Amino acid sequence: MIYKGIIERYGKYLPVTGKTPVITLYEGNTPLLRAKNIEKFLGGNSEIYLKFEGANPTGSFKDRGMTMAISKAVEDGSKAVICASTGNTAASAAAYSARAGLKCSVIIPDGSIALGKLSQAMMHGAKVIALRGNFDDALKIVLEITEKYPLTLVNSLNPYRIEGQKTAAFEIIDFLGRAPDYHFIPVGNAGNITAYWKGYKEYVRSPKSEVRSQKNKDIGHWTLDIGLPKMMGFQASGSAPIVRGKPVKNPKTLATAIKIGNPASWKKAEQARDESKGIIDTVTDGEIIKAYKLLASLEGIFVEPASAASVAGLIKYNSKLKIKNEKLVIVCTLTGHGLKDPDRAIKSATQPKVIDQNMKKILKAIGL
Ligand code: AN7
Repeated sequence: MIYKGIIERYGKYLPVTGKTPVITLYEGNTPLLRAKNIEKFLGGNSEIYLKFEGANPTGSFKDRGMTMAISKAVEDGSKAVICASTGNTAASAAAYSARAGLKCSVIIPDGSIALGKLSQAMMHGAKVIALRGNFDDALKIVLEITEKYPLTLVNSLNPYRIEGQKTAAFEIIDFLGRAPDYHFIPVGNAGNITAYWKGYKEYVRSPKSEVRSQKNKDIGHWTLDIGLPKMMGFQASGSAPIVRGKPVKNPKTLATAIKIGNPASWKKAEQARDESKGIIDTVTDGEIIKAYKLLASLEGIFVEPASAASVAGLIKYNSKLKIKNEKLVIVCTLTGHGLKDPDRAIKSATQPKVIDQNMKKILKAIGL
């Protein structure tokens, strides 16, 4: 078994050279799981796949972008990085910085990040600043700091982040041998929907694409046209600035990862939506929790609430899109692992029964 991270695997599509120091935790190559139980639950003939980004080294898709951002920061001689974060960017930046020997500072909204993410940033030795304010306030401050001081910004406004994250679309095409018809994805700061769309366009159109050359060999010419997916982005209804068409001052959602009122990649997300003829819409917290529990109970996949926004969106659009009637290929990105937010899991599920060492009572509790 030879392990490779996304830079070693897809370097020819990335802004790296042989001299770029590769700082990797072997991110990427995440499972694309067929969701047969959810297919059955929804009815119809479509194939549904789940891209489980929680299987990345720090438990979220951020690692794909962070291996690029940190490798390039080291190549460019940076000594320190900084980000604002709802948690996952902070955890990933802290881990890759530790590996690279860079100083890392993260500014997080006090009280609004999941416990697992906070524990990661702290353990990897980042300077963790819990801001009295929300994510948008934190990002504003970080941008002010990086304008004045020699710290490298590792939020998704750093273009290397988007470059790294686009590799998830490459993996999907490599696995399926085609792009899906629909791609469902949570939207927060809107970097990831931007990255996937960039990745799909580049890989489908690139003559370097392995899938393309393979397929072309099969059919014996170079005109194979793989279609592009419609990008289906979902914001939490209490923090849906793109859907509302204006920034949200006090975003609210229990999906803290996407509690963002003024996304950095707003325009690019709209571009991805419009070019792909997709949509960006809302899902309620109730719909998010329903999808969150469904993924865990029907498919054995434990995600954090924000990640379930993609599947919540699929459920919302199931009948509207004729997913039921046609044989479509659908991919939902699951952005982060459920262990990130144990508090929410425990609040959402049946509590354990506390029982004495009494066989009769124990058997009764098991249902025997
Ligand atoms: C699990 O960590 O913004 O639309 O600071 O952690 O690319 O922002 C996290 C975002 C979806 C939204 N799912 O992605 C941060 C941060 C999870 C996330 C998103 C995030 P973008």
